[in-house]
Amino acid sequence: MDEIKGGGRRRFLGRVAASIAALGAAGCDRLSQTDWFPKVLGVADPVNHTLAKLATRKAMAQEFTPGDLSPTFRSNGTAEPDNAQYAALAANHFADYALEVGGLVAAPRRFTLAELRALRSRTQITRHDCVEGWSAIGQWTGVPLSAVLERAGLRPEAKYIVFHCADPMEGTPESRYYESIGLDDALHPQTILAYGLNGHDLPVANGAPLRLRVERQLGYKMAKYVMRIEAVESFAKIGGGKGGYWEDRGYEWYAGI
Ligand SMILES: Nc1nc2c(c(=O)[nH]1)N[C@H]1C(S)=C(S)[C@@H](COP(=O)(O)O)O[C@H]1N2
Ligand SMILES: [Mo]
Repeated sequence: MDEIKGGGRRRFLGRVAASIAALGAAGCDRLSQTDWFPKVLGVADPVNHTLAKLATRKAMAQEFTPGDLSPTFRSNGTAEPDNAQYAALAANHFADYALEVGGLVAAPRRFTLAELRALRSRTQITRHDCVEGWSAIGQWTGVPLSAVLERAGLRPEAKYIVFHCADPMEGTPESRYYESIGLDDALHPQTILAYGLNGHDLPVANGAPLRLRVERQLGYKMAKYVMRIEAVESFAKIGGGKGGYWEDRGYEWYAGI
């Protein structure tokens, strides 16, 4: 029901590639459990099965109730990207926006916002913690990153997902804000590409049209204005080589709390 039009065979190959990649992420020890490996490839939806196994490997971040929501969710860092291409997209309410998905995937492709909204969605009320010393509780709605990666099909070599943002950062080798996460966080059920905040379209100040929520990590990991995601084996040659804009300036790559 939530499938986007596209070749069934290509989609199937993508899924096989994704399930193999997921197996790689789960560890080679699992591949040697031959009773399990062929069964996974034999079930009707191997990717979902494999993703489910991976996704439950780690704990969930705490979720809250509507009564806990912060009256306003403040903006931090870039509040409006200084980028003509972005400004044109925003002026047209992001009707012409498309998320690019590429790198180590079986089927590089683009997703319009309508296509992303047609995939499965998840809504969660979580607390955002910024290292600058403030927190806010917001309700986020978006598409699980795993659903997007399933459709592109991760290749076995993929180890990280890199998020390339629209906002220029002056005087930096990478020129734009960027971030990266490992596959365990990428496939976690609470990791979503959010297009909604507190029941409304995501405001520009909070990363419209699409921003990452990776709920077990700190605020700077939650890339706003995501234009392109890239599956990579290593982020050593991206930007300053440390995996993110703030990481290139000394912050920890793994900002788990
Ligand atoms: N593209 C982009 N993403 C970003 C930032 C930024 O400046 N640009 N700031 C980060 C930091 S430090 C925080 S705390 C959160 C702030 O999200 P908010 O504006 O929704 O509060 O976004 C993160 N993601
Ligand atoms: Mo932050």
